[in-house]
Amino acid sequence: MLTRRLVLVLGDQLSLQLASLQGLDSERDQVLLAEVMEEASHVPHHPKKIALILSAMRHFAEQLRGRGIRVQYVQLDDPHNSGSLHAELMRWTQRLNPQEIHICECGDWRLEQSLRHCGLAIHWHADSRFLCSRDGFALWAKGRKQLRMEFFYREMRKLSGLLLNPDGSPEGGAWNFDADNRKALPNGIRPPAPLYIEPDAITRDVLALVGQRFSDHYGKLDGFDYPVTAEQAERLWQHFLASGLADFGDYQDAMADGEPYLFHSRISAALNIGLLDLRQLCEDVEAAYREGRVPLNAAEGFIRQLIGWREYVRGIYWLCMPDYAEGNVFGNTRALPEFYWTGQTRMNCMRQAIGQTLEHAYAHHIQRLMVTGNFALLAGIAPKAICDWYLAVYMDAFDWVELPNTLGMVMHADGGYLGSKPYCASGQYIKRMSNHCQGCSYKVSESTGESACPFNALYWHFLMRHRERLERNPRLGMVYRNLARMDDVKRRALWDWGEHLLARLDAGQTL
Ligand code: FAD
Ligand code: DLZ
Ligand code: SF4
Repeated sequence: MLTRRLVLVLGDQLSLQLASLQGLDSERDQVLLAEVMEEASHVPHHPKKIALILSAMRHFAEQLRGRGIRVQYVQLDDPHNSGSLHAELMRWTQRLNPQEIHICECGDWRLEQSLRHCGLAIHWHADSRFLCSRDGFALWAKGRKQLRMEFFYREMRKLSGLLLNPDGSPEGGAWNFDADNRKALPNGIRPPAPLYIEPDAITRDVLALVGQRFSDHYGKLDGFDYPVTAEQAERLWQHFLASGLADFGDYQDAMADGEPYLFHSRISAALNIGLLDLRQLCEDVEAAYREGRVPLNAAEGFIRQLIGWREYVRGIYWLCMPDYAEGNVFGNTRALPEFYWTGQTRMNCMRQAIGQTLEHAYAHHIQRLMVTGNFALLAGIAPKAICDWYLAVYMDAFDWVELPNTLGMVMHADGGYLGSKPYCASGQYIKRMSNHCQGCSYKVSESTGESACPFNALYWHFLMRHRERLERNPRLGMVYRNLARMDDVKRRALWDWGEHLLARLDAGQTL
């Protein structure tokens, strides 16, 4: 039968609302989904992440078929599988000879380029899952000397109408309640138990396949409990609304031994692959606040992450790629230490963050920013090496969101385009926000010597080696004044110990 339209749907586009899936004719149109090695192995993705994508793709194909839509589905172990999405698109185009090919814009510049240049005429659709389009962001950014998330966020609040008073002013009299969201976890407060979702037969098949094919990738496959359908994702979301959101604001930046999730939602992966709808999430959060179920600092804080940070980093990605990926203003060249892949380090904070990453393909924001990210910044790891690590190990990692967060927010490798200052910190920050230092074999109160917390000397070493670039940054003025007040002997000792730690990393030793 003649094919009118062939629609390629990618593994992170599993939404019935996708622009390219509107107006399908069940007689004449077909949807193509393909499991391919290139997407699973261009970085060594965590096995749980590969399982999530493949299982969610298979469930989505079933959902489409249930609606009468014709689906061509290529499994990873199909002997005809050509291994890449552009090659699969070419193969199916030759086979079906469609009049039109439709695709929704991708979340990765690399992949979009390969599809745009595969020699086929493609109808491209904007990704309407986001509030702000690529062009909309470019328009907002045009002519601005400096981009700042806070100003973009206010525009998004106005555009969406979220948490606004009838006169257009922000609910509660301020746009941002972040200052209330920096509490450490007090003794006796227990985070909610995480929701467990039992793998069904489709997921179990995928887990077996991933176990066979990707046993050489770092990360644990056992204990897979993530949502793989929109219905399961909704259960996870309702669980968070009922048990996590009220405390989300207060403890957003807290960390604790053996507590991988605290009051975080765990929805990022489901949202990024299309199982949840951004606008609905925001409306649910606003309703929870308006009905008195959660305080304003929690509701505003959560909405800011979704319509502020998430949309802002995507805007920057598409505005600045491909050059953005090359950013390296500090000229870092150091290799990623092996312990990022194994968790074998004496630094308890790093062991906790990397350990749960290997176990769950998850770490919450402050662990990514202030522990594993902060260490990479202080240690001068090459941006590409640390970006590839984040892209590989997190369940929710796709280039559009991972790259600006890592290269821009964490590594400051874009020279401050995304954020005004590097989030560098000594061990004192980790001590204030967690109980990690109590169970650590290093002493956070010491800065040099074998028992000293490595974050301390590395912090001062970072500030000293990049003094020229950073000293005039007004947000680092106080820090540089402290450094200037330090006596020469102490400064020298910190520099020397920092050099010693970096030399140990270069020699392939753990810390
Ligand atoms: P919650 O703490 O419950 O937050 C709610 C939601 O807000 C998240 O689900 C997410 O959708 C959104 N959000 C929060 N912060 C950000 C942010 N900075 N950028 C974009 N969205 C945000 N998030 C990803 O989705 N994919 C990534 O690849 C990714 N890489 C990151 C790399 C680094 C170095 C850093 C510092 C942050 C990264 N983030 C990434 C942002 C953030 O850490 C995760 O979104 C969050 O930890 C996911 O867990 P959660 O769903 O429990 O989030
Ligand atoms: C991440 C991923 C993986 C592991 N596998 C597939 C796949 O087999 N087929 C597919 O269509 N998509 C996959 N993806 C998601 C893509 O990598 C994603 O669409 C791009 O990175 C853009 O975000
Ligand atoms: Fe981390 Fe340093 Fe604290 Fe150990 S002492 S947990 S290395 S901050």
